Amino acid sequence: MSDRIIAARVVVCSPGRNYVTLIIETASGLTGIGDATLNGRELAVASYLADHVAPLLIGRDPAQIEDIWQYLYRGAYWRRGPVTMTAIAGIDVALWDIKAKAAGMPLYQLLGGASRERMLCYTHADGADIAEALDAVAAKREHGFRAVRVQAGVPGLNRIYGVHGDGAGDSYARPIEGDWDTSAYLRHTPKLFEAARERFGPELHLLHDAHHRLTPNEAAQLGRSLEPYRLFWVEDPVTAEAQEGWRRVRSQTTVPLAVGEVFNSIWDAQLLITERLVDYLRATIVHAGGITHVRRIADLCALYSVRTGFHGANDLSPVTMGAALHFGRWVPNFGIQEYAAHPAQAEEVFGWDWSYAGGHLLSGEAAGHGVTFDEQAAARFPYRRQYLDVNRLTDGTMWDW
Ligand code: EZ4
Ligand code: CO
Repeated sequence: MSDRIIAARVVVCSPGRNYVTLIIETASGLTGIGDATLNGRELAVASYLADHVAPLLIGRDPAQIEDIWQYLYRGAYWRRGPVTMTAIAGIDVALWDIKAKAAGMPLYQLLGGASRERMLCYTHADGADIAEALDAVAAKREHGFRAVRVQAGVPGLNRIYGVHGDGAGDSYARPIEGDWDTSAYLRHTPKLFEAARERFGPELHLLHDAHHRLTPNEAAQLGRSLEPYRLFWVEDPVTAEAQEGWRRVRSQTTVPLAVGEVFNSIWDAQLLITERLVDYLRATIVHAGGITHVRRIADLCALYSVRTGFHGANDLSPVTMGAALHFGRWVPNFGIQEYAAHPAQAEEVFGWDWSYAGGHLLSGEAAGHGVTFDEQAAARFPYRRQYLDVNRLTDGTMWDW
C-alpha cells in the first residue's frame, strides 16, 4: 500500500545558532525530519520550501524519493544554487528518514549496509598565536581526537578565519569584518605546522583550512611549504570557482587537497574529480541536494580515488550529522568527517543517537537517521538574523572569506 504526504512544515529556530528544519508527515503516521540550514541566508531557504515547494509535496507518495528529487531539480527550471539545493536536501533527507522508518531499519542499512563500524573525525583547534593554537590541539588530543584542524592568528592581522570566533557579537547586526594579508599568512603558516609536528610527533593527523583566500599559484606555494609536515589535507586553498586553477595547485604540490563545502551539485566538482585534482570532496548532504545527489557525487569520486570529507561545522544541524554518519557508515570511499559540537541548547530541541568516542563518530541503530526534532522546544528559541563574516585586505579591498 502506498503512503502519502499529508504535511510539510518548516521551522526556523535558534538554539545557540540558527537552524532550518523540515518536518514531513505521512497518512500512515510516519514523520521524517530534514535539515535545510544555509548559514546567514536561512530565511531564503525557509521561504523556498514553505512558499514554493511544500504545497507540491502534499499527496505524493513519500517512497518515490528519486522522482520527487527529479521533479524538484529538473522541474524548477532555475536549477542548482545553494538555496534550491539546500531546500531539496531538506526534503530528500526527510524522505529517506521516512523510508527507513517504514522499513524499520537504520538508514545505513537501506543505503547498502555497513562498510565500517566507526567514522574517523576531525575537530577544530584555534589560537591567537602558535602557542595558544598548540595548547588547543593538546586539549583536543586529551579528548581522544586523532585528527585536528589547526588555525592560528597571523602577526599583524587582527581578526582572521577560525581564530576569533565565528558568529558572535556584532554578527547579529552586520557581518564581522576580518583582515587579510596573503604574504603574511604564507610566511607564518609553515611555522605553525613545524611547531605542531615538533610538539605532537608524526602520528596526529593535522588539517588546515585556507578558506578560499589564495590564488592557484599562492596555493601551490603554501602546499610546498607544508609538505615536510605531512598534513592530512589543506582545505579550500583557492576559491571553489577556480576549477581549472586547481590544475596548477595539483601539479605543483603533493599536499593532499580538500574542497567543496560550498558546492551544491556534482557539476561543481566534475572537473576536479575526473582530473583527480583533489583528494577529498567536502560537498555535504545539506548543501548538495541530499543523500540522493551526494551519493552520485561519492560514486563519481570512487572512480577517481577521491574520498569523502564532509563539511560538519555546527551550523549544519544534528540532522545533517545523523544523515552523514549513516552515509559514512556505508559509503565505500569514506575519508573523514568534520565534527564541531553543537551548542548546548541544541540538545533541548534535537535528539540524536549518533555519538563521539575516541576520535571517531558512531551512527545510531534507531530506524531512520536517528535524529528527532521537538517543535515545542524549538518555539522557545526564536530566529535571530545573523551573518557570516566577510574579509578585507589590509588596504580595505573586499576579499574572499
Ligand atoms: O565557514 O560552516 O570547514 N569549515 C568551515 C566553516 C564554514 C561555515 C560556513 O557556514 O569552513 O567554518
Ligand atoms: Co572549511
